[in-house]
Amino acid sequence: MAEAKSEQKRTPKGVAIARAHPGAGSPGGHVRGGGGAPLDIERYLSERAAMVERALARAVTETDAAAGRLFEAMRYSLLARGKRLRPVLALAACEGVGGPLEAAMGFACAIEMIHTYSLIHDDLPCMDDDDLRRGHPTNHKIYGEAIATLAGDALLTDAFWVLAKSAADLGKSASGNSTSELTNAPSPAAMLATIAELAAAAGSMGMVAGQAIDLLGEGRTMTIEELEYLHRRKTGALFIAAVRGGARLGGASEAQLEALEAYARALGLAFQVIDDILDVEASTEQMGKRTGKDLAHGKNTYPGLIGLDKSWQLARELERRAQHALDGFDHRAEPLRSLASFAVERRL
Ligand code: GRG
Repeated sequence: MAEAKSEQKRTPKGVAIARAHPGAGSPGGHVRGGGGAPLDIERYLSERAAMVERALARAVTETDAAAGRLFEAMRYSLLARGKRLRPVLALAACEGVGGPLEAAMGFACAIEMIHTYSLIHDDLPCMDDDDLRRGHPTNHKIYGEAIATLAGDALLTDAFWVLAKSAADLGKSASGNSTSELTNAPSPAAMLATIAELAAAAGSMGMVAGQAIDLLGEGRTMTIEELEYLHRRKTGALFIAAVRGGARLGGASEAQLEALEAYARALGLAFQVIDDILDVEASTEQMGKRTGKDLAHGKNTYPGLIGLDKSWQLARELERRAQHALDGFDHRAEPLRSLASFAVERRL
């Protein structure tokens, strides 16, 4: 898929913040940026997402013509319309602590590749059995189950290749052996810690465990605590890894990492509560994936367990917690503040 195409696609649907629920976030998605200038979050998200998409298109290319269909399948899902929330969060966290964007770009790509793998696998008939994702037929509907499974496997594995390679490239630029002007590249120790946290968040201590708990819990009503436990792993772990990783690569202190973890924990759960609400309130066309499925399949969801009104209250409380966690940060964290509002106010 051409880069220009994916940028164009983003514009019509955009990432506009609709304010259907009063009392949440800042009006019109505009917040105060550095020096008093308003930060246009819609534009910020769109520009950062386009940046990530260009880097992804460069990172995942056909390297073996004999396996051409595999690369086509990987790019089909990876470059389709997605919000790019996790990689944009990683970049915003890096900038939020004063780091250069280039320091976190490879990491941002890796996060989005892992997220895309999880979507491809989640859509398979043996999991959630979906036919629509990111506004297009799911990967296995186009490429078949075997290639779709392999496309997910390759995206997961290649994510760590992309990240490790970016570490090597950044190392070269720091030592003056490249044309890049980056002088404050992340240390090898920061890179290793980031890689370890990302692996833990994606694997059996994080997202995969969450998926297993979800599948094993089907057909039984969970308590609200069990539901939160499940989502902390299935969705939350990757959000935390994105924010902590981006910040660490940008040179964050331990205290900043702790505050940002609290931010990402609240934001990740808010994102999931809204995802459950949108499954009830939004249309398939709006979301680019089938809605109404949770209820039809008797899945454990926030609206199912506590009702829609309480779910909205919870989402807003979580947004408040996320904003509070950023109290000690300056204007450079404005994008992070706006992203927390976006996670709750989004309608896509
Ligand atoms: C199969 C290992 C494995 C894991 C699957 C995260 C996950 C676990 C499955 C995704 C399915 C799902 C509905 C998860 C809950 C919310 C969520 C993560 C939605 C998709 O993320 P968005 O809305 O999607 O950021 P886009 O397409 O915008 O990137």
